[in-house]
Amino acid sequence: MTAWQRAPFQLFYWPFIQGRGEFIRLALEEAGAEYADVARMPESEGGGAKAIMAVLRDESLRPPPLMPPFLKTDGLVVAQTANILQYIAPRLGLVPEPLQARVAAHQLQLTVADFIGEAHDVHHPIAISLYYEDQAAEARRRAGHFVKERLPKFLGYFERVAARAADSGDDWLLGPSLSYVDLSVFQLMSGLSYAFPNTMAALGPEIPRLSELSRRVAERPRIAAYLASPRRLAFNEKDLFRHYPELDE
Ligand SMILES: N[C@@H](CCC(=O)N[C@@H](CS)C(=O)NCC(=O)O)C(=O)O
Repeated sequence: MTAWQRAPFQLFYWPFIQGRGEFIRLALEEAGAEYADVARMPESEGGGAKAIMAVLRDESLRPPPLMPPFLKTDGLVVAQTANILQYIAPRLGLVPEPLQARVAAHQLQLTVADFIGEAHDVHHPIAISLYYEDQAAEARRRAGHFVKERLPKFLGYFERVAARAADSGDDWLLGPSLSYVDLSVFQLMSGLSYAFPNTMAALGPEIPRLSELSRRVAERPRIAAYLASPRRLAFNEKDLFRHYPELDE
């Protein structure tokens, strides 16, 4: 058994992108959890994308995961980003105890999932099996609607969530302590600022609380250390959030 196979959390995600795996990485990093980013380990040690494929082909899993990210922990293979976070957050101290707060966290995380699906579909509006260049015209049309309608709608919603938390005297979206949803909103803001810098700059005055919350997340010691480390992959044009200037007009 190699060292990573003994790690209490084994994340399986595509090795060259932040993607949806980043929402899990941020939670594990903030908690200081011992985890293995399996596909980023050398193939000679059982890592690489081959490790992902091996789990996807494992016929003993009930139910099997459909696609990454998935997490091996407690002898389980847990898939779906929001579901993984919901499962591990109590152990990581990243969600308040009461059931109502956990349901609220999951509700917000599912909204993040809806939003990132739309952000992805801006550059792949027709099919993920086609290159961006093969659907650039449709992407441009979709981007017009995304930046004018959907992006302000979703960020406006999270801004209202933040405002109501602040009105109740809370520092974070779900209460006095940071939760995994705060980390995910930070990742949303980072990804959107990379992909749509003009749109985000124009929207800035309307989302002051989200900007401030993102800054506070980035300054947390473990997150700051993670962002400065080689473990944090750079945004790139194979990723979920892509910067194509023609889609940010
Ligand atoms: N709803 C899933 C979506 C997972 C997903 O779309 N994974 C992408 C990478 S971020 C993938 O591997 N897609 C391959 C495919 O759609 O065939 C989640 O939130 O985890």
